[in-house]
Amino acid sequence: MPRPFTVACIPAYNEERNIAKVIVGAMSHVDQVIVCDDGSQDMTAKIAEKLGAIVVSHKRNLGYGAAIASLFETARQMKVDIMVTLDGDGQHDPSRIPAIIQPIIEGKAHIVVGSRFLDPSQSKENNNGNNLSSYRKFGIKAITKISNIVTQTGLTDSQSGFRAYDRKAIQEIRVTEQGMGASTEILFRAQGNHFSILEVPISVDYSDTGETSTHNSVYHGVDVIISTIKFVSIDHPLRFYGIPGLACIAIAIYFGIIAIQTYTEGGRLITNVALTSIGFLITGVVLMATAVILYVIINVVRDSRRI
Ligand SMILES: Nc1nc2c(ncn2[C@@H]2O[C@H](COP(=O)(O)OP(=O)(O)OP(=O)(O)O)[C@@H](O)[C@H]2O)c(=O)[nH]1
Ligand SMILES: [Mg+2]
Repeated sequence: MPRPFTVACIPAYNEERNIAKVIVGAMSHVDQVIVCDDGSQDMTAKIAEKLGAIVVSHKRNLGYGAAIASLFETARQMKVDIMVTLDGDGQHDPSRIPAIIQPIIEGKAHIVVGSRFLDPSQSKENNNGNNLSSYRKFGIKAITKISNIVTQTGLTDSQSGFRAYDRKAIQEIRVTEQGMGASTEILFRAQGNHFSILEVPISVDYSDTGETSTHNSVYHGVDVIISTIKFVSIDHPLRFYGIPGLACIAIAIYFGIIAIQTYTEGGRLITNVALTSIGFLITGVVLMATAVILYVIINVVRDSRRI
């Protein structure tokens, strides 16, 4: 079998301080480096070009997910066999690229995720404090728990941007989330396509944190959770809105019966019970209507894509 055409893809937003060492580090392990310059106002694109990377530019800042989407698209056009994504802020060590792509070369996985929680040498004592802070660890683990529910992957680090994709995954996965939710969306789509996913240990260097984080962590976490709810709800609208809608209507009927019973038996209307019933009824009807409308719209869109 011929050697697989392997590229490193780096999403980058204002990373002039770190991008050079990431590109140079990656170059020795892959055939080509592609950088998505996501509307940076600094020298990121110029540095990347000078070092021989292919640069895909966004005219303005669109977000991490949009950068990853452009990199997938470029990899598809270039008929890439293996795509490795790693961050441009220097937190991912390019020397781990061979370990990340190995399971794909061996045909053991379609997608490999570099996990920050599998490497024992990553404990704080061994890492001169360059490792994840405990609040960051807590946040990533909490988001991973949530995303494991929707993706059913059982990963230890669903938010890691250090990953590898094989040809099939590159072809099939379309990223629509513009922000940080893209990492979970990709796993969700992978699961839908029955792609096998493996994790390998990676270490991260957070010594520069504060300078390199583009958004604060709370914004990051909320963004991921909202976008996860959004794409799951779009994928299964009947289940997502319809079941809570039916539950609300059932509760409305229950309180409605109590209100009618007390009225017919005692001639007295308990306003609280009646209002509770009406409230649940309205919520239930709105949820059911949302479920049906979304279901129809999504199917029309899916059909028109097939045509
Ligand atoms: N946050 C963010 N990152 C972007 C954007 N566009 C491209 N990126 C790149 O995506 C990579 C990850 O961004 P980071 O903000 O470091 O995200 P992270 O590593 O998950 O979060 P931290 O733990 O705070 O470093 C970096 O290489 C960024 O330069 C964008 O609009 N926003
Ligand atoms: Mg980072």
